[in-house]
Amino acid sequence: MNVFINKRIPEIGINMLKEAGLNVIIPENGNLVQEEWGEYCKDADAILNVGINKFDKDFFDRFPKVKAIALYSVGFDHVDIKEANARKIPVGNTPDVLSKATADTAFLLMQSVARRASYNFQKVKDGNWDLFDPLEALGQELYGKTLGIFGLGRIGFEMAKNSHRAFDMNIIYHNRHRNEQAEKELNATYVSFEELITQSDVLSVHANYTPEHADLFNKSVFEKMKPGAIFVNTARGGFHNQTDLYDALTSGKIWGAGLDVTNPEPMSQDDPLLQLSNVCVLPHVGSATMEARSGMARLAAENIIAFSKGEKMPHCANPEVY
Ligand code: 8YV
Repeated sequence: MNVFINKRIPEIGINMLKEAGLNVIIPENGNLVQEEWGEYCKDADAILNVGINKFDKDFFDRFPKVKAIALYSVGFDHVDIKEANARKIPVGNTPDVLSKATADTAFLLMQSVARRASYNFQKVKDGNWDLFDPLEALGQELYGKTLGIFGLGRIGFEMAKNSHRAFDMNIIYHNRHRNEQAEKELNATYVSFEELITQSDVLSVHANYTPEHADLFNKSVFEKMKPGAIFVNTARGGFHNQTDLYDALTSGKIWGAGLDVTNPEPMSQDDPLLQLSNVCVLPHVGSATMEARSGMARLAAENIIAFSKGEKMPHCANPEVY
């Protein structure tokens, strides 16, 4: 069985596939765009996909031999699941192993913005180290503040736990379902979307992205948020309207923003958001730890190996396919 992997992943995953007797195809050029996959994909039975490449009707029509997709991500918003189901193509993902790393990134962004860390670092690099100006670049403390979590699943829970333990933050959340564990262990309170946006001092997005969420955090939402609020997004850039976010930040409707995901990705170097002192942007590195990336490689390989044996993928985004 041929497995196409579009970029090198940690050795553990590649070794597992090879030891299972699978033929692994990895292009020399790890920066191929999806349109350039043709010669590798035409003979592939399964694909291990790194990144947010699109798997839609056109792709499946173009490569009818492909019968399984193992994503190197927990998010699967870039796959047309209906189309995969119609063709009985299982789509694997990598839950849990990256929850802590991604939540740590949200926690890092929250603190970076609260203390204007990237702005201050830039000042040092630019040779503008002012000595103790009592009024310059003041941050805010997070102790006892309210953290609002939009989407309290595995990653949201870790972010809530970090913040509750470190800063005694009061946790409120809005989710499709109640999270009893968070209510019990973190004293989290379920609130309406309206309450979430109006009561949060920090609002952190952790939900799975679907098209209905496009631009959910927009002008009308930012206008209702507290003027001292920090918006954090480590989920998907589609959740926020970036122009509205810029306007909200420059007009003082909200206080700051920390983003690990943008719209589009990569973000343009000229994006005006990057000029603001109350913003910290990271290049989608939520899962970029050695531990998480190795775990993702292991889970993706487990998915492909199970498929190759005619078994169900153990970490499957569309279990209904079976
Ligand atoms: C990945 C991610 O880094 O898991 C996800 O959903 O967004 C990230 O962990 C990225 O998708 C690379 O495959």
